Amino acid sequence: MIIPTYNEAENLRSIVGRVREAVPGAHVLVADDNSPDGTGALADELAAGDEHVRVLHRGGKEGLGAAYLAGFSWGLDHGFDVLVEMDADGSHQPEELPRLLTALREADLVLGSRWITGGRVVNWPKSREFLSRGGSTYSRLLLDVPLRDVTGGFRAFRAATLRGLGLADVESQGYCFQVDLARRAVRSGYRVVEVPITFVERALGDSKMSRAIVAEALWRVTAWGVTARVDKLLGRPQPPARRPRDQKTPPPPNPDPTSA
Ligand SMILES: Nc1nc2c(ncn2[C@@H]2O[C@H](COP(=O)(O)OP(=O)(O)OP(=O)(O)O)[C@@H](O)[C@H]2O)c(=O)[nH]1
Ligand SMILES: [Mg+2]
Repeated sequence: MIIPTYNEAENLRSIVGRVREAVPGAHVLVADDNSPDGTGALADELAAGDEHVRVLHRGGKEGLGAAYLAGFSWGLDHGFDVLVEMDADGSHQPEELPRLLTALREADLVLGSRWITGGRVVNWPKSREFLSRGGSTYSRLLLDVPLRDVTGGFRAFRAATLRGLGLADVESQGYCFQVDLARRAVRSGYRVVEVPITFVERALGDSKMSRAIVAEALWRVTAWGVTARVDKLLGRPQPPARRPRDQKTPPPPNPDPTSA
């Protein structure tokens, strides 16, 4: 479980405790960008009392994408079969994790989804819902990804999936990091499955959402979509699917989700 943090001191203890309770076998990696509010020190304190909790201290705020890439790299290097993305602010409920992990038995990537039947958001202003739904719809149509929640950040990956996504050239930093990974997974022929979740707006701490993050998502998604269409028009070869859909898939690497 990789939990990126920037100024989440008010939320971290609770979220780590809930994860440990919901999936006792899981290991937690807190990826902190030197939060000025002392989140890193609190994470160290939690790690000192629990060998299932580790901390990745990073130099400074570099965005969600960079923190996840560092976390993935750490997790893959340490031999984990399943790697999960989750926010620290309580929006992603650890109690829903077992459902995501169960779905991963028949998938290569599982997305916690707010915008499929059964999914919902709690305490979000209409403006925020409009932005999120709009971002997913725009990405789905422009990038040809058959997914309803493309920007969400509650996801379970098989290690093999992450290894196949070509993470070395990911440049996205904010929300579009999630769009980028989803698009790469679909393009590479992985089985991407959406599972409904209830997303709860943060009660404590400040959002890191900014105009710059929305602008980055808009221009990158537009650029990916336009480039793909121009390439198609000019008959340029599309990026090869690493594992075509018709190929038989290997058995799940982690039949016991609690050992993730
Ligand atoms: N390490 C690291 N974590 C970050 C950074 N930016 C955001 N995060 C974390 O990523 C998660 C998602 O960020 P949020 O601020 O909750 O973004 P959001 O969910 O879109 O915004 P809200 O709905 O207002 O909470 C949280 O756990 C943040 O602490 C960053 O630059 N570095
Ligand atoms: Mg949040």
